Amino acid sequence: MNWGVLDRYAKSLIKEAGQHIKHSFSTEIVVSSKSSANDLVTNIDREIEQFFIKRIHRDFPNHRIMGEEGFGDDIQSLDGVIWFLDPIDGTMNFVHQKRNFAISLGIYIDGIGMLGYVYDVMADDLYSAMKDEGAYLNDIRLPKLMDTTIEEAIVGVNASWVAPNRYVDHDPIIDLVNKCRGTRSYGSAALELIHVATGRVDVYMSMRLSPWDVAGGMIIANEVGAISSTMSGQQPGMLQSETFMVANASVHTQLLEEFIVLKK
Ligand code: 2AM
Ligand code: CA
Repeated sequence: MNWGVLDRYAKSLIKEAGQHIKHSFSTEIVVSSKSSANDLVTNIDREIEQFFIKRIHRDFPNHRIMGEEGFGDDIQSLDGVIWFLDPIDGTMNFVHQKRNFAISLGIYIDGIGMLGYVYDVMADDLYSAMKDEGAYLNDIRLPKLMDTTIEEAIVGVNASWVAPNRYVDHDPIIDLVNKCRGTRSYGSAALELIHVATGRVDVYMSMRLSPWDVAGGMIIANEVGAISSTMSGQQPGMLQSETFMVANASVHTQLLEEFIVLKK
């Protein structure tokens, strides 16, 4: 596989998809819900996923695609080349704010992340990385992260996890909120991974994310020295929804040991 060629191909596909999304604002966007009333999807999410899949299947017939909206392949193993695609990550932001959403894409071979992309469409900021070759914002290389401490950290956490919930004990999360410098929540897992990779935020955690939410951002975060894992400290499995944490390497272990108590 020539990863440089694939990188250029993926970037141009992403930019083209971004143009479609921008144009969609001058058309009628049809919003419906999926697993719950607050789990939104639009005709644009579906159209953009189909746009990617058609092109990838035409140009790389041996590659498989796992897409959020279900138009891709039925992926049961990580063998071969797999594209993990979220056509619009942060659909609620897309619908309500028309900003703060991203195209999220990760290309893996035999389970190893090779190419990662998060495209903030409205800002025209394309974050990308190739394994072992560093991470970039457009053409500018992202520096490695500097060490930090919990007391100086900004923690990306949704208020749902500070309230009683079925995934984690919320009392240790309250301790974390009190101990850290501040908290933020942006509503797009892919962009929150980018905020960690750029040092704007030092930690991001969520109790339920899917492979397409994190596949691209993890490769980018890894290239600047951030660590991604499940809340149990394992490598994300990439075949189902799981807990997730990405953090500056200097606080990752401490976060898991002191502040995360998973419910059985
Ligand atoms: P989405 O916008 O593509 O649905 C919101 O906090 C973040 O979590 C978004 O990245 C959102 O992705 C993701 N998310 C929301 N509901 C989810 C669910 N049921 N499973 C997995 N990820 C979800
Ligand atoms: Ca989505």
